[in-house]
Amino acid sequence: PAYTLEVEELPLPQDFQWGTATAAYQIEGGASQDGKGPSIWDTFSHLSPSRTNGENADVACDHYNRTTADIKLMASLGVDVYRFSIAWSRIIPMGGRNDPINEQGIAFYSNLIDELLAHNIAPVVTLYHWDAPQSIYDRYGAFLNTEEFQADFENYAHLCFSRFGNRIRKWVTFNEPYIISIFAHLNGTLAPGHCREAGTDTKTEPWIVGHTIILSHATVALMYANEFRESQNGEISIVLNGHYYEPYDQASSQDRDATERRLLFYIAWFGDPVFLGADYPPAMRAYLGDRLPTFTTKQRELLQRAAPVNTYYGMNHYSTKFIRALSDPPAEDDWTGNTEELSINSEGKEIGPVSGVAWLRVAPEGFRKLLNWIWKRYRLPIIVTENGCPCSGEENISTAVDDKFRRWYFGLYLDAISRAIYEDGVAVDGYYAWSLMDNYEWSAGYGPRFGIIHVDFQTLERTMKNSGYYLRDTFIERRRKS
Ligand code: GBH
Repeated sequence: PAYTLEVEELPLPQDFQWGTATAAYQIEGGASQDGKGPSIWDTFSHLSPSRTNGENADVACDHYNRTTADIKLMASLGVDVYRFSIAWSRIIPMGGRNDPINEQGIAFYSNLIDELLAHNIAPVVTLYHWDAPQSIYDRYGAFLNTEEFQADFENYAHLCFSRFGNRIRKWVTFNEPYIISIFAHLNGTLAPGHCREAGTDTKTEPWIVGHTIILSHATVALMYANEFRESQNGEISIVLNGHYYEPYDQASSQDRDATERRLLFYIAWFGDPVFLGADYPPAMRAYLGDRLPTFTTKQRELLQRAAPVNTYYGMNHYSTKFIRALSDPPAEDDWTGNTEELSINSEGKEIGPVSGVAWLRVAPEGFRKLLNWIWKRYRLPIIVTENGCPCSGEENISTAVDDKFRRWYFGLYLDAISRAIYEDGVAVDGYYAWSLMDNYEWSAGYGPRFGIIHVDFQTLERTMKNSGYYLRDTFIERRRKS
């Protein structure tokens, strides 16, 4: 049924920007090279018993030592942009505002940026992709202490703008605040996995973490606007992720309400304060009560001044799920909106074919609907800052490189963007495939492969996959059609 979807290769605008994305901890390796300090991921990936499939990213793709070759390979695909993240503890090993700076770490990113520009690739820089310096976590719990974190993050961002900003047109403050709050501080499947330590309060901590991220983003966006934007001529925003959701039972108003509530809890939690300068969605307050922090008058002013600084909506998106409302009154242990996520609805219909990981199914129509939902709510041009999938059968290099499933996924998701632009009037400016190369998939270790370049983790040899060539060609073709 839905499985027979065919790629139509629909047009994309001539100035549509395409690229690839990565994150420092997932590819760099060089975990303690050239003075880098440890991050919470260095700690988390070495815990025993392991919470990361027995694997760490001490070496990962060794991109730290193979930058030049990696950029050359990427450039051969004709990308316009490359989104990467800076490892905070590489440039401030202890992380704090009174701690020393590591010039060797700065030199690494400075060279990376220069090499990208030499290949006509525009760098898009994420300041925070999950790897907080271990030292700020040890000292004050990192995100758990809003004022301390805000001040240290501002200092770190200021350093980045000062040293790299003359060459950067697009900044991202945080990657996926929902994941940082919920997966790292409620489920504990990602670092620091704080909730699994003694004396923690998972009823309030995930929401404090979210609060810290929102306020730190606002502080830094405003600081960029006041001190750097004019001379550096760049823009700044945040990247939010989120699935799209369909009701489990279309006939059930409870399921339909729960579906909208899920989007509010996932996306509007951050989107409303950041892009609208508004309070948390009322649905969250109604459900969470005092567990959700409140913005002081001063903080609301900060949010309102910072909101218009954001010039784009950074969207990470992978899949769609069905939502079923849970019992009312809510179960005590469900704190993310009283909903259950499923891949099959009440009529037994699957949301779409499964990829190489269970949580990711192919559902391009959901992507199109979410593009519309975001556009309608925030009215900012959308940049798809991550999208992609792993396939089955990737243990073997020959089948891994002939990645038909991934090509199909990319083709369909790009069709969805075309429809959103030309049929629905949504502004979508760019698309960054996740990921440039196979890498360390966090708690899943080296299992799932998201790359358009294959990496042999024994030899570290790189091989372009067919999906890489497909993206190169499809962007040439599709942009010609417009
Ligand atoms: C993004 O997260 C990240 O930005 C990127 O670093 C990552 O490599 C990429 O996606 C691919 O995963 O097993 O049901 O608990 C996306 C959010 C959160 C999606 C954790 C997968 C696990 C779902 N991810 N989630 S489950």
